Amino acid sequence: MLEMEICKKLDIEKIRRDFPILKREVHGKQLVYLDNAATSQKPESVIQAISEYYRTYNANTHRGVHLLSEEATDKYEYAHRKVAKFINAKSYKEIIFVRNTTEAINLVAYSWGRANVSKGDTIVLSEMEHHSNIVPWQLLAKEKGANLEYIEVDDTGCLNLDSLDNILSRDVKLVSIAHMSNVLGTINPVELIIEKAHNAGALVMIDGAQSAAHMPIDMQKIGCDFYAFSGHKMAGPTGIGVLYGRKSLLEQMDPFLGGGDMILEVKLTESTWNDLPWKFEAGTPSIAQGIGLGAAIDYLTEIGMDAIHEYEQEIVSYAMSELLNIDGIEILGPSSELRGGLVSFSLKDVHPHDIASILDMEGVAIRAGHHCAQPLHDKYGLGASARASFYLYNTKDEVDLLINAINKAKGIFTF
Ligand code: C6P
Repeated sequence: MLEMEICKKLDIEKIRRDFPILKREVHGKQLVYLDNAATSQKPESVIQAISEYYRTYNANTHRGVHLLSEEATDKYEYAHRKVAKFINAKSYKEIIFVRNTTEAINLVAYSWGRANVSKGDTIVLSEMEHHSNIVPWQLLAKEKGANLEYIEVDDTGCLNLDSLDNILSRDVKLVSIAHMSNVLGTINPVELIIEKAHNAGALVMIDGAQSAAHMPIDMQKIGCDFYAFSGHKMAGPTGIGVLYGRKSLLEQMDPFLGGGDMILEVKLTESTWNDLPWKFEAGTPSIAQGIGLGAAIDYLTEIGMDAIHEYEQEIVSYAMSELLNIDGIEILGPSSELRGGLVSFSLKDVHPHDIASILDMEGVAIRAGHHCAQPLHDKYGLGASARASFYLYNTKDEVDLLINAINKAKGIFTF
């Protein structure tokens, strides 16, 4: 019944027709694309928006006094407003277009971190972070003589918030945490973490690479200071990502990169900065990609983020129960109600890369490896895991194909 209700909310057959790549065959088999946490597929409307830009109004933004440049500027700027509305930011001035989540985190580590983190200060991360939310802070900590502390992940794949309470008693400047883990699928209680961190006088950055595409996100409700996500994981193009920052903080921060477009005035000895968000968008921006992201947001909004989240939880819950019927499967992370639409697993006696290779021959695309979360895999004593990650166009039939392919891999590698 629930499945029918959700399917009614999401017309999956229609949605699938919107994504041209889903008609593709791989090794003579129908493509089953279950690597959405790495990057999602793109609907026709996004492909068309990009193509329309290049075909009909390709020009640089904020520069030319001619119609094409005005059109490109309007559409590119309007995409910032669409993002602001999508995540309920107070203003488009709080929306900075960057290349991806990685660049957004590096921007904060560089511009905010260099000015605000000193010797002996502490930056708090967690054991489930992606390398993009570890390495920029390691670089900053090394430069400044600051300390990194990690919130533990418990046996169920959730954050141990008791360890956060202990850590917050020190001189913490920033807590930077994934909204959703790209390995465990865990959706972290970010509002609670933010409340605790703010009470301790620390700022909070949220890595939303795996969440913004899959659930409703509300900056004013969450109350974080910075939030980062990537366009390519949310039906948009590569080369475009978003840093949300609280306006008062962004105003105080120095630019990340210097060059054209980010300045108000340049003299031989010094310069002044443009208004937000352009102060942080140096050089010719990713114009087509920004416009493409705007189209992706229109597409997702039309379908509804609540419905997408609900549907993915249904799919992941089904996938987990089917996976657990396979002898020798171990699932990483918490039960389905505490996670988003992905599941990582290991299969006794079969290397994750071998699973992924056999699945590929069956047309099923999953990811195998440490998923850029090596410390988490080290904690579990695993070199790698296999991961199936879902999006709004995946179906339970595709989960069945995944399960059949895993059984086939098991048959080949175990005797
Ligand atoms: N995770 C995955 O397959 P970029 O590459 O900058 O768009 O996103 C980085 C990133 C940051 N945080 C989290 C939680 C992520 O999952 C990712 C990207 C992909 O899991 C590629 S490694």
